[in-house]
Amino acid sequence: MNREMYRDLTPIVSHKLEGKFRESIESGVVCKLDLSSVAFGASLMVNSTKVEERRLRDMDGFFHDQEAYNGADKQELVYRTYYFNFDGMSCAITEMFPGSIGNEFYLTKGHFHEPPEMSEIYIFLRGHGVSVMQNRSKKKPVLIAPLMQGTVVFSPPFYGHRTVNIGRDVLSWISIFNTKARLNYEPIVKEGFRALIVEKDGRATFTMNTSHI
Ligand code: S6P
Ligand code: ZN
Repeated sequence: MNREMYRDLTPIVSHKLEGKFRESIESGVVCKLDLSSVAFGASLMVNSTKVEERRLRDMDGFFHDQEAYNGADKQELVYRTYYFNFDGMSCAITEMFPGSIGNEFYLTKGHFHEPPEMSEIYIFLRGHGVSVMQNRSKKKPVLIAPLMQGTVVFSPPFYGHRTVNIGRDVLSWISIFNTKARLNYEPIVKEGFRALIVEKDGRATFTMNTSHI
């Protein structure tokens, strides 16, 4: 087990969540790059094929605490994604702002790919977060990986993925996937994710989603 993978996150996560991180590191879906000498160009963003913004008003039904959601300012920007479509491969850069709805940290909607066997690679550029990945088959355990600068996450075939910002700053990442992959949000709208990333006693932790079908 490589403790370096979540050392930066240790002060802000619970022991319970650290246990989950250990499992995802051991299963090989996550590794770490040294990005300290890499400069990412803003010019890439200017040349994007499409920019998609998600404000709270676009995320009805995605947070666990509907009452807290109803009371929140719907204009609030949660994240913004710049998409780049190349021949065969696509990539996207997402910037996600810090915040929470009730005790649940800001999150991406999350989706499965269609066809479902199309996997994805994520490279984290800055911030502190958690990746939640779940297989279509409910028998496989949910994967919960630690995210910080230099983390590389492999979201395996048949896994839906969601990213959560547990830090106080912007969390940003690049994702690389097959251009033909369609993003399917329907199972998430219907069933949600099996694990929720929430704040408890000043730290991020996870709790199983009792309303997951
Ligand atoms: C696409 C990839 C990311 C997400 C982005 C926004 O396959 O997983 O680029 O599109 O992080 O998340 P979401 O769940 O709103 O599409
Ligand atoms: Zn995806």
